[in-house]
Amino acid sequence: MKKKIFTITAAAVMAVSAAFPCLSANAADGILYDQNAAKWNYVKFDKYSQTASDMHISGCGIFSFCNAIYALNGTITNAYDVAEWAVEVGAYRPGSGGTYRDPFYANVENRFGQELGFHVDGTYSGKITDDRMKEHLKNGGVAVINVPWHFMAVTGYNEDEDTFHVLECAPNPSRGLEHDSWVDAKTMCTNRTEVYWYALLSATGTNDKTIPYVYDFNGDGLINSADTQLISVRTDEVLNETLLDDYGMCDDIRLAIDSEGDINYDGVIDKRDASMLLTWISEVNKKGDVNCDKMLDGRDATVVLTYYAIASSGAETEITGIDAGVRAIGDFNSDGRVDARDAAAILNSYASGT
Ligand SMILES: [Ca+2]
Ligand SMILES: [Ca+2]
Ligand SMILES: [Ca+2]
Ligand SMILES: [Ca+2]
Repeated sequence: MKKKIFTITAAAVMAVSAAFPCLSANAADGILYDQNAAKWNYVKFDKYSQTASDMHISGCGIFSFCNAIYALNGTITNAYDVAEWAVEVGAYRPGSGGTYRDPFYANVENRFGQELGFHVDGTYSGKITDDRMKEHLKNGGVAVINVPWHFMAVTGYNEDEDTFHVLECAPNPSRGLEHDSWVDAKTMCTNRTEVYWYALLSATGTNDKTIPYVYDFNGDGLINSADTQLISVRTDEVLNETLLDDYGMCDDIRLAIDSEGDINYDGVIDKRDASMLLTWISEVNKKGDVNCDKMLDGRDATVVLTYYAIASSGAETEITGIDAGVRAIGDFNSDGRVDARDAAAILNSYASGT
C-alpha cells in the first residue's frame, strides 16, 4: 500500500491541533475507525450540502469499508482518501444521504482494489444468515452490511455459537452494539441491527505493506520498535506536559511524530498508534530480525538475549525500546516464547548462511 500524507481541510487541521493534547478516551481496540471520534466533526465535504456534511454524521459507509479492509488484511486505509474519491464519483454525499452503496461498490475495487488488496465478490439484498454470507466469512472473507440508516462490518462467523463478529464504527444505544463484538444471529436479524443488504469482500494479497519511511521517527534508517516506543514517549510528554529524553527523544523527533505519528488517522497521536505500527512492523519483518534491518545476525541475537535476561529476571523492570519489539518478532524458532534458544537459533542461522 502506498501511504499518503493525510491531507485535510484547514478547519480540520485546527481541530486536530486543538484535539492533540487530550487523548482519545474511547479508542477501540478491534476497529480501525471510530466515527464518534471528535476529529470527524471537522472533516467535511460540501459538494452536496452545506450543512450536516461532516463525516461524524454520515461517514459510516466509509468507515465500515475501512474497518472491513483492516480486518481482512491489516491494511490501514486512509478514510479521508476513500471519502474524497467517493464524494467525487457521487458514491458518498455527506449531508445528502451519506454513502450510496451501489455506485460505491460498483467502483471502489477499480480505484482501490490493487493498493488495498481486496476484491468485491458481490453485493446482495439478503440476511446475515444467508448461506452465502456464512460460507464467505468461513473462507476468510469480510462483509460490509447495511442495517437501517447505518453500515457496519462483519468479519467472522462462529458456526458452533451461530454468532457473527461485528465491527460497529459508531456505537449507539439504538443498536446497542460495542465497537467490536460477537453478536447472535437473532440480533442481526431484528430492529436497528437487521441486516438487509451486504457487500462481500475478499483478500487478493496485492496490497503493498511497505512501511512509509516517514515513520522512521528517529531517522536511523530503520523502522523498528524504537520508533514505536518514541510515539509512546511523545504521548506521555503531551499527556503530562513534560518533556522527556528517553530513547534519544529530541525536537526533531517530536516534530516528526507530531506531523506523521497518527498511524491510524484518527486525529489523535497516542499509544494505539504505537501499537498499530508495532503490529505492522511485526507483519513485514522476518521473525528474529528484531532491529528490522533485513539482516539476521549477531545484533539480533544480542537484543533477544537482553530481552530474555530482563524478562526472566523477575525484576520489575519495564521492557522498552527495541526490547519491547522483541516480544513481537523475537520468537525465531516459533515455539511461542522468546528465550535464549531463539538467540542461539538466530546465530546458527547466521553462521550457516540460511
Ligand atoms: Ca528508526
Ligand atoms: Ca491515532
Ligand atoms: Ca537484524
Ligand atoms: Ca522461541
